[in-house]
Amino acid sequence: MERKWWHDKVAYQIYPKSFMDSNGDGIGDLKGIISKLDYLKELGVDIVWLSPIYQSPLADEGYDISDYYAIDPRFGTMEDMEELIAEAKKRDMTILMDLVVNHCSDEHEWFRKACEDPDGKYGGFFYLRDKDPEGKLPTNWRSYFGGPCWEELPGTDKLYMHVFHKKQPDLNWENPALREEVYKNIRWWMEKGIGGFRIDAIINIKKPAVLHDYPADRDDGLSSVNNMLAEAEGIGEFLGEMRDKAFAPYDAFTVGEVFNEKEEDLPLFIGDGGYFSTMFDFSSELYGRSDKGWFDTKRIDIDAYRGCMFGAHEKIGDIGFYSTIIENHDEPRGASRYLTPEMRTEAGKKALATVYFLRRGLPFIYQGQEIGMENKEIRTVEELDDISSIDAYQVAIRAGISKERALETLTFFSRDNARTPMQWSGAEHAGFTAGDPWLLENANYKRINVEEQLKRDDSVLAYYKKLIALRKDPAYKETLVYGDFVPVKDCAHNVIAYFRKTDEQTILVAANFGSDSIAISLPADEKISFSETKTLLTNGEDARIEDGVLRLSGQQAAVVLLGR
Ligand code: TEU
Ligand code: CA
Repeated sequence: MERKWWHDKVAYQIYPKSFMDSNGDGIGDLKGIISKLDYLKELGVDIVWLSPIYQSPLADEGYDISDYYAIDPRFGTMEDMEELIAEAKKRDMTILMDLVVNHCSDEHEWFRKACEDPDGKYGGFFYLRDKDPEGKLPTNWRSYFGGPCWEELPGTDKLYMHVFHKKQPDLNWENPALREEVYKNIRWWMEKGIGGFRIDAIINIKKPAVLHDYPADRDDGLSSVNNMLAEAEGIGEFLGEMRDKAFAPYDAFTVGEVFNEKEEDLPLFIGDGGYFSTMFDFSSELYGRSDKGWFDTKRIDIDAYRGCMFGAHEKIGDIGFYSTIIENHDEPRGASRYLTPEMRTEAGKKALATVYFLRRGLPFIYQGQEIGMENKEIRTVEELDDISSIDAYQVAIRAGISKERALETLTFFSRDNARTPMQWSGAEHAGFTAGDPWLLENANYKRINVEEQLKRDDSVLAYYKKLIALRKDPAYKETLVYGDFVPVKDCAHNVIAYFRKTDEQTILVAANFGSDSIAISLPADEKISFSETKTLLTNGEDARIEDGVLRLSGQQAAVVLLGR
């Protein structure tokens, strides 16, 4: 595998609307982000991905863009953006924009012009079909956010396709003129000095050659978009062209949000010279999903998480570098998803951080993860902002689930969990805003916040700093960044353990999520000796290895350098 500048870096995702509000309007903004760059630098972050800040009606919180060349005034101005890029650069950090080009907003000029003249140039930018006199839709696909994928094109006798919300019309990638517009925009942003892009929902850009129905999978008569994705072929032509015309000339760093890829496509996506630099490993986010809806999702536990993690490494091998996460703006908080209430202590959160962070791959930290932010309790459907949560609630109710259980599902899965304001301090509204926050903060901010954790050497935040420093330590970097990922296959219940190995060095990463202490027998290897070991990092006492047996106390994680 070819080595790249970003392999030994650490990335951080900012959800701008909820990160830091500089002017008291309750909405996070670019000036707020600039004011926190030193905090991120201190933490050890190199790459900062901003969820969308382009001009947008915010129907899907910015993932519905009405002008790809403008900053939404709620987030600031283009001057603020230029300042952010420059200030990041000064600190040796780089900014990633979010590339949302499967769809735009129905308030984008292209869409307005398509409504005015569906047969003209901009009609060709979208998927338009004539309305059927009997009202039959062109396909029975169910959009990700509920309801059919087709909607009336205002003022016309046509319909347009949207696989997400109706305010997110799909762009027609079959049209070379549309593709050129996308590449032009990418180059324009690269010229501004950003480092690259996180690429949104990209697998959806390729539709099957003939659009048709699939067997209904719920009693709404509709079928999941996944069926059409499975049939669609040839996405590589678009992605290869985008790489060659837009990313490669700038050596842009790109991370794909790729679900539903075909396994044989992995080398093409992120192998040497692939379409993207890297893509997220979503195996544990996809775990337990049900066609029926969120309410039917099987919840993950530590043993299942270990299975996902080991499976992903087996799949990727030495092909490329995954990006690793435990949460993002679409997912529950990692501490709430993977840890049971008993495990959800500072020790448990540090253990979780240890095992995901030292995998082979580029670690991303989602804002607030570094202090162990948790899901919030959702008491009523009215308090929800997220459009997909509102749909998930209705789906559950229609399936005959009780209100209580439906709300409990949302408390677990709602995207709002990740979108509550960043908890900077114990001051009102968690120090996020001097006004009223657009989404209410988590009630636990007095207990969990940055200010408090900065004061303590044993905080989750302090531990993240140590983890980052360890991964960058010249003495261990070669192993922790490039070393093989060798799973300890027969891990006990609630234990995750693996080795990172090069010819010269072996490092053991192990965590016991259970509350009782445990003895882990390590597989013998002629190259390593368990007699001379050194604990590089732990959330507890130094880890003891005797006769090839590692002892960890309850909720203890340890990173141990093994002798030779
Ligand atoms: O997410 C893609 C997405 O929402 C998922 O529906 C995904 O396709 C599915 O889980 C695969 O099974 C991105 C953004 O991260 C999200 O915030 C946006 O709402 C969405 O795209 C639309 O832009
Ligand atoms: Ca603001």
